[in-house]
Amino acid sequence: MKKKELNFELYLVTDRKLSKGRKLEDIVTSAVSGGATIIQLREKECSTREFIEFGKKIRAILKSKNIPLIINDRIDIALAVKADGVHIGKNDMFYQTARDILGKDAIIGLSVESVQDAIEAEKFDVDYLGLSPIYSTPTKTDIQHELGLEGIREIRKISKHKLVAIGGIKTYNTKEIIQAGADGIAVVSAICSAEDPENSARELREIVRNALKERK
Ligand code: TZP
Ligand code: MG
Repeated sequence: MKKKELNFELYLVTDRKLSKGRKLEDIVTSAVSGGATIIQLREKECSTREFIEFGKKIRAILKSKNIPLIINDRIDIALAVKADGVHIGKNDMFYQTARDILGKDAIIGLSVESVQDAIEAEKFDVDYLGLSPIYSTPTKTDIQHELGLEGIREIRKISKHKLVAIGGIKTYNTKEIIQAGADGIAVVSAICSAEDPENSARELREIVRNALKERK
C-alpha cells in the first residue's frame, strides 16, 4: 500500500468487548465488505502472544483486499505481524522514536486532544492525526475534553496533516464532522456493536463519501 493511496474515509478501530460475542475476524471482514478503508487493532487486554496470533490472522485477511492494518500502541506487535503502521497516543512512545524504529514507509498516526497538540504535531511527518474525542463516548472514558465541531474546524485551519475524527461518531453526526474539515471518521461501536456491521460500514462510508464530494 503506497502512502499516496491511503484512504481515511472509514477507519475501523476494533474492540472485542463491544463485539457482542462475535469474532473480530468476522466483524473486520464484514466492515471491509461494507467499505471500511483502514483497520486498527486496539487490544488492551490480550497477551502479547495472542495479539500476535490475532494480528497475523487479520493481516492475512486484509492483505488480499489491499486494506492497511494499523496496530494501536504496540510497535513490537506491528513489527511481528508486518502491519502497515501504528497509532500512538500521548502516553505511548514518542513519535520520532516510533518513526526511527519503523522507517519512513510505515503509516504512523498520532492522537491529538487539543489545538495545542495539533500545533506541536506540525513539526512531525505523521501520516494522519486522530482528533480525539469529538464527542464523549462510553467506549473510552479516560478523556476529559470534547473537541466538537469547533475543534475540528480550528485544527483544520492550522494543520497540514490528514485528519481522522474519533469519538461518539454515528451515522447521524458523520456529515457535519466531514463538513467541519475531517478527512474521515474512525469508529468503534458504530461498527463493532452494530447488528449488521457490513451494512453499518456501508452507510457510514456513503455519508463520508458524499460529504467529501460536496466539500470540493
Ligand atoms: N479514542 C478516542 S475516542 C475512542 C478512542 C479509541 C473510542 C471511540 O469509540 P466509539 O464507540 O466510536 O465512540
Ligand atoms: Mg495509546
